[in-house]
Amino acid sequence: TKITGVELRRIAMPLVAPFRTSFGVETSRDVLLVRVVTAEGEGWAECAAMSEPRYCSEYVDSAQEVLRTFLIPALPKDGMDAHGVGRVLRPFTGHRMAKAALETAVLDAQLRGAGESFGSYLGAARDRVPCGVSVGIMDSVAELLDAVAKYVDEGYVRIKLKIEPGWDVEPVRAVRERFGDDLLLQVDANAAYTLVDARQLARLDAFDLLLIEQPLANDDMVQHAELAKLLRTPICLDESIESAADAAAAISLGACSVINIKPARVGGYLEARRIHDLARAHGIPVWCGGMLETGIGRAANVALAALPGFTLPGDTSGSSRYFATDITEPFVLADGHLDVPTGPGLGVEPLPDLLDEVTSFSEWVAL
Ligand code: OSB
Ligand code: MG
Repeated sequence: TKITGVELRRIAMPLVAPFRTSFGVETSRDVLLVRVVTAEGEGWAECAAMSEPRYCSEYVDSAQEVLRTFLIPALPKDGMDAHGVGRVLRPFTGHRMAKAALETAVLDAQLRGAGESFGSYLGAARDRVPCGVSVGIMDSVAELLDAVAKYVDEGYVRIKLKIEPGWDVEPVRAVRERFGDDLLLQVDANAAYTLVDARQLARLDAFDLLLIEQPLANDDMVQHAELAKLLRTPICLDESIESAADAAAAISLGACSVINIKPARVGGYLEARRIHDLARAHGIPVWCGGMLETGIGRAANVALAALPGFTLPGDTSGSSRYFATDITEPFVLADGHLDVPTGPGLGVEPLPDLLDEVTSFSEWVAL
């Protein structure tokens, strides 16, 4: 795939409702889109970085800057496949979300050229995936119960509640009591606790949760292993896992018994698949996380979530959970599932008129 240049495009996507986590509130998604142009066609990807460095150290401006200044200029002029992108970017440390976006756009161009879908390329084992939804922290338990009721009515097969100190046992108990023991329920702390809070977190054991996601700080791998001994609820890591090497370390330490795989966080879909393969070999269930993506990022996530080791429902929600109008044909839940796109590459593309309407900035980086 011979690349002539890359377009970096910023779009503003208002969320249908504010999304509050232990690290901040999101009301609008500031998204960086990457469009790789080759001699034969083009490829798209969405960078998952958020507007501020809170979830992780990357943010949208940092991703755009490192892509423009270092990552795109490192691509060989005579072309490479998606595996080659990882190879040439390896000398640059960190910046995994920026790297993931570039690799994914090259992979999309490559697969479109070959007429193969992401799902087929990655090894999808089914043609649709069951969907969960991530529910933010709210001002009151009553408001939370209304939000969860709406999602359950829409067919979501699993509910994830965001928690933080002061918003944990009470909302979890209320949701469990209202929706019953059969509801698949889990929580996500986004690193808001420390090992000192172990006794409070153990109170969640009473509610038969599927898992507790990232209770402790990103770099607290050893403490997570300690915490795992004190809880009955399985620990799932999100922020702590930035590579297959991290996943291997976490598994051998006993820091987690489930892994949230977000391709952006680990540098792309190829590394995401390595983590899937590793976890599967160890009998560790994985599920596909999300970063409030538009249809571009969602398409690839849904394809990944169809791999055989993804045995838990992911945060792969329908477009309407996030946006009034998505930039692609919307992803719509049917019977609690999303279909894996079957067209070449991502199988979806931005609709030009919708894209232009939300674009705030665009630059062309020639190779
Ligand atoms: O921790 O999983 C997380 C969104 C942004 C950043 C981090 C997280 C999330 C979510 C929402 O939980 C997942 C989604 O619906 O895309
Ligand atoms: Mg998380």
